[in-house]
Amino acid sequence: MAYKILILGDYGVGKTSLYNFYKNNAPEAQEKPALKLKQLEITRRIDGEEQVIHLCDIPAKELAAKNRPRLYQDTIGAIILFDISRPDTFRHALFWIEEMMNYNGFGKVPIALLGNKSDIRYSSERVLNPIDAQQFIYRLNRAAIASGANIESLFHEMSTKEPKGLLGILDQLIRAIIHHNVEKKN
Ligand SMILES: Nc1nc2c(ncn2[C@@H]2O[C@H](COP(=O)(O)OP(=O)(O)OP(=O)(O)O)[C@@H](O)[C@H]2O)c(=O)[nH]1
Ligand SMILES: [Mg+2]
Repeated sequence: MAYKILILGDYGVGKTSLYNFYKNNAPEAQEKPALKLKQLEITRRIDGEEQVIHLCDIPAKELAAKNRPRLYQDTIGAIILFDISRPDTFRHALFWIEEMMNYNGFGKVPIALLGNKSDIRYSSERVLNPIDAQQFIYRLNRAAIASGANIESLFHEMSTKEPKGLLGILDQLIRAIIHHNVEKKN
């Protein structure tokens, strides 16, 4: 079974740019669009085992509130993007996380919170302090531990224009999804 991973975030934060990075750089990535979704099938070898994921990018026009609950269904992990030069997109990322977990059918799932556009950190007037995002993920992970769930979310700053470590980030998220699922089955 493939793991469904959604890329979510506000308008213009770089969701499609990230999707295209994986399309062009993940070995043997195959585009298999589903209804209203751009979908990429990616196979990664994690700790010696092949894992198949379906990475989904939603065209902005499909993100209307009435469509979202259905699009979230079966999402077992998510990449939540914000734009570090638009701090409101970070605050809104918290909304995306909550909404996705309300409708995915699984409840709390691991997320990779990514602050995109790090290449313009020094040329932008207002940028988000990464400590805010780090603290958010720290608190999320603490709350998961306190509730007995084995969920380890992550935060990174990155850039689709100067991509570094993006396959590693994907593998980290897949690993977190596997650990979470293994625990649920036991
Ligand atoms: N400087 C910079 N620009 C970026 C980066 N990633 C994306 N962009 C630019 O940001 C704009 C929006 O990127 P998209 O990938 O279309 O964003 P999106 O989240 O898919 O947007 P919607 O589908 O409209 O919600 C484009 O002009 C990109 O070239 C980045 O890492 N650095
Ligand atoms: Mg897009």
